[in-house]
Amino acid sequence: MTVAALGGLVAASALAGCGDGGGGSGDSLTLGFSQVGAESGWRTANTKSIQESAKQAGIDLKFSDAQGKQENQIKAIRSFITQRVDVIAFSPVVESGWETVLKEAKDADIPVILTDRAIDSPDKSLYKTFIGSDFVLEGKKAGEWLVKEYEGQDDPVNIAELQGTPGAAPANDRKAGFADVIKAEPKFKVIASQTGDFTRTGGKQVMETFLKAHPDIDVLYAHNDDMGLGAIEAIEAAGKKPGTDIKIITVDAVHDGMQALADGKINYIVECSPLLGPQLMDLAKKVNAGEEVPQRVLTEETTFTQDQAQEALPDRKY
Ligand code: GYE
Repeated sequence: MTVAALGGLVAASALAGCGDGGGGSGDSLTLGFSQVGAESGWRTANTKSIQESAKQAGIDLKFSDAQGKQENQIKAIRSFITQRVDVIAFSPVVESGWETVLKEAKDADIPVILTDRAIDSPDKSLYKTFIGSDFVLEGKKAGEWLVKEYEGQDDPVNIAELQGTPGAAPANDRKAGFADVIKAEPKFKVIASQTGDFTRTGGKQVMETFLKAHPDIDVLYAHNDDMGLGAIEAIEAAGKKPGTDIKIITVDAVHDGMQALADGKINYIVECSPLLGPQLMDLAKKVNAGEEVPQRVLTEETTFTQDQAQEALPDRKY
């Protein structure tokens, strides 16, 4: 029997209500997940969400940490194919270069789910669905706050930008969305823009060099909280007041970022939810059962001002 035909049978039995939609390897569903690494508070919360919800859903999770390297993710996916897991999910560290390995998964009839970050391939048949945030929208929200904050002011506003990991979807998109909004007003000038690799140390080091080269930074836009938090250390060490001398906008809204926002050191945070686990497990069960799933599942998120952060902090889960 072909694997496709087998998939049909599984779907039929799931529809008839007998069986849990488990794939070729017995009753329980095996999910191979390749994580980016542990670069940020967001990532730690995301990993926890995935591990906890797999346990709750009774899914056998094979978790692999790529330590920020695409080659490690490709190796992990190949090993999931060899082990014949039922479903493969991964959070692609960068956008490009996935066609070959995803074609291998497709040829092996193992469905793939993209979580958190997208790939840039036009071939939508390489994966079943993509669950995650709209990063362009996040960048736009950051830009819109800035436009409002400086409304009615004509003086130039000098912006420094800390970009995420080069080639990563959230770095590309958060930069593009932000640029798209601020370009309407020529007073906004991005005078420095470099990667801090989504890490605290990266943010701190790059901000130190920014501050030396540009004594006149008005605003820092960091693509995530961790880089913003690292930059705050550099700003304070340079004798300036974060949140006042330099206004700071970040993305994520993890606990430490929200605390800095509540303390007045960050001015605005665009939320990006890392709690993708429950929805991912649900989608994994559905694709394993051969059910139709939407090509794109968007995460719902909001934004926070300093007052809103103070209110939200006590109930924040991550
Ligand atoms: O914003 C950042 C993390 O891909 C949405 O990756 C994720 C980003 C998140 O390192 O903190």
